[in-house]
Amino acid sequence: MCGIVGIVGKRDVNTQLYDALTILQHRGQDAAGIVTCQGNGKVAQQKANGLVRDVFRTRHMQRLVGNIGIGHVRYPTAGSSGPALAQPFYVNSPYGIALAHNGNLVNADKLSEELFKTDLRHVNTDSDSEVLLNVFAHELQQQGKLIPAEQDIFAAVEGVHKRVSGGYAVVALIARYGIVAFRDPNGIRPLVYGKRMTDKGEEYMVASESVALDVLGFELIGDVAPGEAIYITFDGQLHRKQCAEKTALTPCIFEHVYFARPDSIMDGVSVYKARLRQGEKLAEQILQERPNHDIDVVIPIPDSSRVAGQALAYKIGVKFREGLIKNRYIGRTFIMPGQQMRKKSVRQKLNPIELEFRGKNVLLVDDSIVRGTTCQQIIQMAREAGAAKVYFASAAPAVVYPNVYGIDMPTTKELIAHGRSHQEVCEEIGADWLIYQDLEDLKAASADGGSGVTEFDCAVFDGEYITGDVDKDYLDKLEASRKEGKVKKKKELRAKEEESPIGLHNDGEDLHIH
Ligand code: PIN
Repeated sequence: MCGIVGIVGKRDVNTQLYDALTILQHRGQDAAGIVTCQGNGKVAQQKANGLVRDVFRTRHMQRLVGNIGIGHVRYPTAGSSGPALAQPFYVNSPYGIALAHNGNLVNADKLSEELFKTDLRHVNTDSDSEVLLNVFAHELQQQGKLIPAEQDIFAAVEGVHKRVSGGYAVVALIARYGIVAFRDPNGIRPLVYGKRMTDKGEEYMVASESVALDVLGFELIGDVAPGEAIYITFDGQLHRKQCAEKTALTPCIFEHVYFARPDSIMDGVSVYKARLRQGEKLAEQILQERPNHDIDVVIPIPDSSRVAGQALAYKIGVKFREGLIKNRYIGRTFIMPGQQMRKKSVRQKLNPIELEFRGKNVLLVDDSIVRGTTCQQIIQMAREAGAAKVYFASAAPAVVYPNVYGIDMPTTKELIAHGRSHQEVCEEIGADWLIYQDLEDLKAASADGGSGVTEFDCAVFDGEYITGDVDKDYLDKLEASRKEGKVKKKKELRAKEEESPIGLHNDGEDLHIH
């Protein structure tokens, strides 16, 4: 998962891109980058591993001049966290193009081969985003124009849609000329755009989530439609075109489960309201399954399940209490040379208020159960805090399949619900009762609101991959590369640990509650 942003402004956009990336930081904490461009075509870039606040210094900001720019925050995925993979990526031909991508391509291997053998282009990393950039660059080059007009840009995006398969929301900067943004024909990954009037004229912004527009004072115009491209020229002319032959709107339902910020609106759906409805649906199911339930208190696992938890509690007529307090500053721990990486411990991040647990039948609510390791520890914590019974509700159904469209998930075998029955998962996490959201209820909750969205990409729950080309072979390869990535990452950490003279700041990846 990643966050992307692009701004066409009337003055330098560097500080606004920085602010936007900070707002989108929840979408990725592994690396950040900004590329800007001036009217004379001069491109500046700064990208590195780390949080937005750590990647950009004043000296970088002073270099990042120009009225147009794009930015990216990257989510750590197993095996792909080196600084060389920080985005935006850049190619110098044609025109000089920088591109930032949120999503994952499922035919990147085939495209890489085509780029090498047919398009005579070199891709230097394992990143599918670099592949995507080169496909776009090739398609644009094919238009053969010294100065690209909007129809050339759109023709290039059409070419991309024809060749590329997967989930992709993209923002690209074309040096001298403007910014282009487009979304895959199924609208799997989110992308919105908006405008703002200034004393010097209209400014435009595209971003993964509307919250970035809100905070920067841009008015939301709407979502980039599946398959659509928008092109905003350097001087602020906005052009739009549908560039895919066949489109459908099937956004990733996981955005509504926990990725997106609740104050965002995606495809016309308020994420906050979707989560409230998720809680209500869960409540209905609880009342149906156990009309005489003995739940004394509903406690959310902060932060993502608060909204659903509150609505759930209200509907079943039970108290809602913040019984688990999260340390907001747990970013890093010290590992001394020679010391083993400490086991992921939820205890360092969450502390129970014992009074809320002691002697009570507690219903813990989380947004989802993935590996089950965190919830196992939290259930244990609730028992140690004196709970009489610990029930567990997941606002999403059981996660049983890998995600291939841009959400970093553990390998299939690591998913606790994979190959286990409901009862077995309940026993494994140590709960007295487990309730999962029903998939149809989750869809209804996330589609409601008269938005027009009726279908979603729900592959992690039902194994139906919307692009239709994800076969066993692809899934096996993905599995192998995720395993390999994990081993590589562990080795890298060990090497760093040994090298470090005074100790290593572990950026909390092992503590990331995920
Ligand atoms: C929390 C996101 N959410 C918390 C991710 C835990 C599953 N986990 C999925 C719960 S937040 S477990 O948005 O990052 O705050 O199944 O692995 O135990």
